[in-house]
Amino acid sequence: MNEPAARHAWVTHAAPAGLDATLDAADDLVAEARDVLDGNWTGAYTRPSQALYPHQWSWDSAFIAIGRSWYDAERARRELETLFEAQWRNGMVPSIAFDPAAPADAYFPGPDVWQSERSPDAPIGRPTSGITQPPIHARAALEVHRRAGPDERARSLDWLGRLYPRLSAQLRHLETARDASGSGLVAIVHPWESGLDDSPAWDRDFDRIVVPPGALPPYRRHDLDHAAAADRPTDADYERYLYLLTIARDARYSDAAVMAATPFLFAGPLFNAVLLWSELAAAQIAELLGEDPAPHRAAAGRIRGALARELWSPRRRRFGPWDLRRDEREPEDTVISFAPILDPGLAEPTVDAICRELESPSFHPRGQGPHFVVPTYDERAADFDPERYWRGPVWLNTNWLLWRGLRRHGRLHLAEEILASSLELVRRSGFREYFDPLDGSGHGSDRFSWSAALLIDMVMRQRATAGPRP
Ligand code: 9WN
Repeated sequence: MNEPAARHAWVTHAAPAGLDATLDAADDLVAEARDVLDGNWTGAYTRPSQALYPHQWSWDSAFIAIGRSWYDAERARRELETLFEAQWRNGMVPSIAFDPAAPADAYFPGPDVWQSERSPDAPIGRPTSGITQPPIHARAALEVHRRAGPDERARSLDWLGRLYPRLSAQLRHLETARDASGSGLVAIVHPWESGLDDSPAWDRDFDRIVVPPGALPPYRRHDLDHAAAADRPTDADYERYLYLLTIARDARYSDAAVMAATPFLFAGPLFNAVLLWSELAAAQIAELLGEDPAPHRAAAGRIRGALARELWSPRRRRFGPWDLRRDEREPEDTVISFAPILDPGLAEPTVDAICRELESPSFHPRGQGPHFVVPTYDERAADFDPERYWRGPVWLNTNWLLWRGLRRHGRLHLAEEILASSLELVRRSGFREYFDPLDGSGHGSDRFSWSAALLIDMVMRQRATAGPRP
């Protein structure tokens, strides 16, 4: 895969000076990234962005802790601690922990819409959303601990020991309460749970959801005050998000009742690959603490088997999400399909197939003028949209996940392309939420925390290691 002729094919497009020079010149970017994170720090956690997302988001905090771990272990640990203070009694880590200090109308839908207090599992006096997000936290906790210097090793281990039961509860809850198909895969009950909310991966189901007249009281979207309408989900999609929220709320956020009632029920490759990756991290945490890693390894093995059995299409040679309501495997080519590359145990022919697809004209249109990788949706699809949310733009968190997986599998050429594209996008457009893969322009919110945090991790890790590393 690392054939020298192809090695720097990306240079003319993404990073004119080449990767080494780009990395050498990255100190100013890292300094600016730290400035972004400082600006969004509240004293207890980091907001994803000042205006658009003024509360604590679950997987954002995990990415942020990973970035901070390189230079501020104290805040990295605090970030995860604060999030887990909002953990539900059943183990669920909510997608949003609302900040009581933020104005009531800072974000819609806010605590008054979610009404998490309807669930007997919700923490008392701590308003949150009633759904979750990809469980990347055990991986983040392990990485934060690994970065701890010799003088704070003992403190860090103590912190890890306090977090470990909570991390285990989070993973166990998903694997037991959300295995809607009995296959070993975890199901999501709302697109917001995927983290890639507006992805075309579930259009076939989502577009058919009809919101009954009068089902929703009148409301005003606050997101459009802070981001261009063309960058955000359409009103019709937003209405469906809110309708699914009311279904979950009416079921008092009981997993079984929500899974029975919701028209949206998916088992997807990204959520499950992240879960697997975190189970492997939890096994390593268990070892560090003198606990038994075997249950975590066994869980990872079950998810690995289920991904291959249920979500891999031998004909299309791709992973794809499973619509459990319609019992259909969705054919849309989205970035979600590549996430199983995170599994270090992924079979080599499957790794080959993922790399081939990543290098195909759908995700990597070489020779067609400037472009950046990796778009979140097939650039050749009729409804590819380079600007709208998860329907085409490059996001740094999906780039980072693929970059980590590719490095682990020794696919360094592709990994370096993704790194070079990511750095160049930030250099051209700043720490935006997402980027147009065709012209590199920035979209969504500005000074976005995970773009900053993951850029720090990419630069520091690339500098610190030569070649693949677990
Ligand atoms: C809904 C905070 C979150 C991210 C998600 C991203 C977006 C929220 C929204 O922002 O979702 O949760 O209002 O659009 O899709 O991945 O965690 O950054």
